[in-house]
Amino acid sequence: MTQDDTTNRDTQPDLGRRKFLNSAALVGLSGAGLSVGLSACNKESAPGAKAPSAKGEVATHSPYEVPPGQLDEYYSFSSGGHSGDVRIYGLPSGRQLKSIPVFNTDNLVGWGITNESKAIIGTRPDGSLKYSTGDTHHVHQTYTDGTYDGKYFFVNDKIHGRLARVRMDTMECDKITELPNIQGFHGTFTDKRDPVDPKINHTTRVFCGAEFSIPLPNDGRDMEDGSKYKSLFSCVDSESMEVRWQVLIDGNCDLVASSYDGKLAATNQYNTEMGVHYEDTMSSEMDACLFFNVARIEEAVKAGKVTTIGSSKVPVVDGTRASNKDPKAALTCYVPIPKNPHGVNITPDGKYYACSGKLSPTASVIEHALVLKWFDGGLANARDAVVAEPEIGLGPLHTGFDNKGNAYTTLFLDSQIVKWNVEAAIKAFKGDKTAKAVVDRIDVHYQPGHGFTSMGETREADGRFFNSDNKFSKDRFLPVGPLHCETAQLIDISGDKMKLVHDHSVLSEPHDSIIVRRDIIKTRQIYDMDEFPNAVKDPAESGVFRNGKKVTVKLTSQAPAFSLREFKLKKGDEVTLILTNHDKVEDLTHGFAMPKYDINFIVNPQETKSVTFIADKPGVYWCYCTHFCHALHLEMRSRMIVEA
Ligand code: RUQ
Ligand code: CUA
Ligand code: CA
Repeated sequence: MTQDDTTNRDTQPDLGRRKFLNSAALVGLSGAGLSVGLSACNKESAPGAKAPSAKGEVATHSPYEVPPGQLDEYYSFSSGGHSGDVRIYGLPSGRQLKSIPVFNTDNLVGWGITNESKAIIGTRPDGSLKYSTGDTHHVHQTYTDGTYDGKYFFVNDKIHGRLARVRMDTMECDKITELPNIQGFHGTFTDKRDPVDPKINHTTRVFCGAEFSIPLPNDGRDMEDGSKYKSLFSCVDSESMEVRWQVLIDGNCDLVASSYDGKLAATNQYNTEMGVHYEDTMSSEMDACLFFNVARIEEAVKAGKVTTIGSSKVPVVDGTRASNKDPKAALTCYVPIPKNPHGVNITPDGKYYACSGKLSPTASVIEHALVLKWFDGGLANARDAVVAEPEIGLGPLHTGFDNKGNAYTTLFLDSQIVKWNVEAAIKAFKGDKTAKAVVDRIDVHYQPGHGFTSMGETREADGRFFNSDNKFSKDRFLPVGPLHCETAQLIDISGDKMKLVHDHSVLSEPHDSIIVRRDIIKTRQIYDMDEFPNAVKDPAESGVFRNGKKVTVKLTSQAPAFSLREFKLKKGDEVTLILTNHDKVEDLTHGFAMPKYDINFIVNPQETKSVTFIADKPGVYWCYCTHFCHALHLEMRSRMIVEA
């Protein structure tokens, strides 16, 4: 292993590796490690052999295959749904690279077990987790100039109404905020361009929609009066992770989109009826896409035209229909669209929002400039902001875009992806009989929910791939019992016709992803010990430090040993154990498992973690390294002795 303390990866990592392997082969280096590496890379290229012929490459690999030893071109960040985590895949291979625990607890990392992770998730007065479940739906990154900057991504928890931030240099969650007075936090989107603070240099607003309406405050009042149920649209500050403001609205929020100029945020509403029972939510032919005028909302907040709800201090402005009849002063604009829409996505040129009908076979195209015109008083009827409404198929849900003006919408009921051209749809809507919106269709297997294109939520949409996350896999994989895995299907959208590339399995149950070019992601390979205020910086500091019943155990790890061969505690001690990993080698992680004390976590190179427990069971406990780190990994242990 080589030491690698780089904070930035080469943007073309596999080129660097290939160069290394090729030059190594040229100088005829051998040795077990190297020849294993080479033979894994390509069977034909044993050490000393010439590079494989182009013919051989074509024979073995499809243009989409990522051969052994090569790296993917894209990252896909995918919500795990009710598993509460976020997964990272490589595309086009579909290889799963990581699960990032967020709202769940995780044994491997120790998420929900270590003191540091518990502080992020939040605890009850007795030290137990406030929540140990979560339901992640939508993942969106911070933007600079309308494209991803690789700094943070955000993901929502629908169950408990929380927003989590994940820093993308370590791919770890560092903050979680619970939104007040909401339920069913579903859609979320980062602003793509807000007034840039030079110190922060990326978008600072995260918009959050509440899908379920509840009595406000929800403290036992108005429970039988559906007309009193309300929903809130919230804005969270991406740096402080505090809720900046909320907007009281009629109806509900579902998905959320943000504009490229920072002026509007949008949410589709399927329950403008404000129905409490599901048949009520379908009683009207029209629902709405609701637009928020961000600048006016923030002016109203500044001017103190706000209320608060219950014990929350978050300023709430009034975005209800009754209070926003005058477009020139309105904070919100309700654009009527057909029925129980799902999904709202903006085109990469920032001009149009596509909002699917779900119970109508249409997608509604809403022009950004016309919504702004409505807010200026120049458009009599908000419905006139709809510039196209093509019939695209049954059960349309989510839409992704390429860089050529085409939209790709998942059709849940038809089990298809439909490709349609936005400008053609607009022409057809204006009455041009020669204009045909729908360009192509492809079957997917089965019932697609989300679909998203490579870089498609940015100005840099590249029109390479569309990924269909299907809700049913049925017969596509080996059966594994009543719970099936889900299918993701990768589709090449670079040509006129969509081409299915492959299926890859995904563990239940992803909701949404973003596909990000790999050069945008700059991860660190090791931590900085100084970032951890409780780090045990010198192995010589190791030991048991007693303050009455409160005991601190300081410990370090360096392969293949912990700094303490043993440590002694007394029954009833309240112990905080701090472990700092002193290894500096990339990928050299140690684990720490404590039998019968239900403690298990890892420490990555130069990282510090701590756990707190009561030493209530006398005896000998071999605390051992769980993460294979060294030839003597199995020998890497420390003996915890708890005296009666
Ligand atoms: S929603 S299948 Cu949670 Cu993203 Cu549309
Ligand atoms: Cu340390 Cu295994
Ligand atoms: Ca409805």
